Amino acid sequence: AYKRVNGNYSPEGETGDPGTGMEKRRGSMYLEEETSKKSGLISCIFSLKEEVGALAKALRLFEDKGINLMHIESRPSRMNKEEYEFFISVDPTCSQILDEVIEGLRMQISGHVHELSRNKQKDTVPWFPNDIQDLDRFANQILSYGSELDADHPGFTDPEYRARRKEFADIAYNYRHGQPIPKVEYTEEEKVTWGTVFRELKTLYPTHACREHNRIFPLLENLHGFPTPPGGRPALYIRHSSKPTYTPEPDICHELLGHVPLFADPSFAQFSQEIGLASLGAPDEYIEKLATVYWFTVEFGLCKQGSDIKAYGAGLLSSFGELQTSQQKYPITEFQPVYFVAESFEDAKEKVRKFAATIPRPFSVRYNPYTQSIEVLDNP
Ligand code: NLE
Ligand code: FE
Repeated sequence: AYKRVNGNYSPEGETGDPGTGMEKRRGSMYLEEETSKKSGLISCIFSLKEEVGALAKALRLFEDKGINLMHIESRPSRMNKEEYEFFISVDPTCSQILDEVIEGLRMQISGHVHELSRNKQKDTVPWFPNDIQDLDRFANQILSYGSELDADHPGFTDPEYRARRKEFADIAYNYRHGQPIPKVEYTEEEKVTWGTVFRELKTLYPTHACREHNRIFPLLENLHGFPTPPGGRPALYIRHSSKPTYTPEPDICHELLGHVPLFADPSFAQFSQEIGLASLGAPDEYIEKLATVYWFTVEFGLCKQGSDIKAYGAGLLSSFGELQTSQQKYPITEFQPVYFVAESFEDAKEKVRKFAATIPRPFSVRYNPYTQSIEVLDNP
């Protein structure tokens, strides 16, 4: 059997899709990591709900295992106003027992835990989620939390937009698996933006989108009435009204118009899942590579179809600015500087499979859709 090691949440990370847990990770932990590397101590950050006795309970777990804390600091959590973060360091000889304490923090106290530095032993595998519920345990540490916008975002200087976006981000932040999916009512302005994006994209799809997208899109349109503005739909923010052609971050247009149709295509859905499964328990450098593969396929992929080149990447299928130029020889800046063209979905899938086979992992994984969980199979 393989040995399971908890944690290993790297605060650095690459871009990808939230659906696979490869969303850009943002950490505020760089400084601490550096410091603890130098001192040779093992450090982690855990956050606890602010209430009387919370820290004492957590510290008892360390005490029970006989772990001597070498350092502790506290600060209010930036992500959640009701939480406090504690940064602790322990002697590296405590590495094994620390796993148990971390498990205790996660399970008994439902704290979030970031591990910052630890010697990676050869026979160990980074922790990964096995069950759909497991996603709750770290989702809020890897999703770029929506209270901050990058300076190049069209809504950056619009306080009203920022507040609205935070509303959506808070809903996502507080959501836990099993709860009913929260719905929102969109404002008139938001509905207009949706309408513009929808209309423009719809005229481009017949000539620019791959045939799978063109087959499924009209079915969804009939079923769900896409043209009506997304009232009462799952809570997802929408791009800024000043720039419907293109937005740097995934919004409801991106998810519903870009991703959803193709995830209804079995071959494509398998392709995407292949990448996700390959990532489970893979070393960090492979995660990075898989995120790049995901980016240039599921997000920005082009595909040969007959004598044409068509878009299947959701980032193209949701931006009528970029979709129009993606098939030209010299795409204008700010859009992707380079695209990759697949021979076919089947071929792309085969290539990912071959690459996944080179990832060093002492087991293989399979997704069981009935239990919505990952089955780990020991290699002979
Ligand atoms: N640029 C895309 C759009 O405007 O819809 C979103 C990309 C998300 C990866
Ligand atoms: Fe996406």
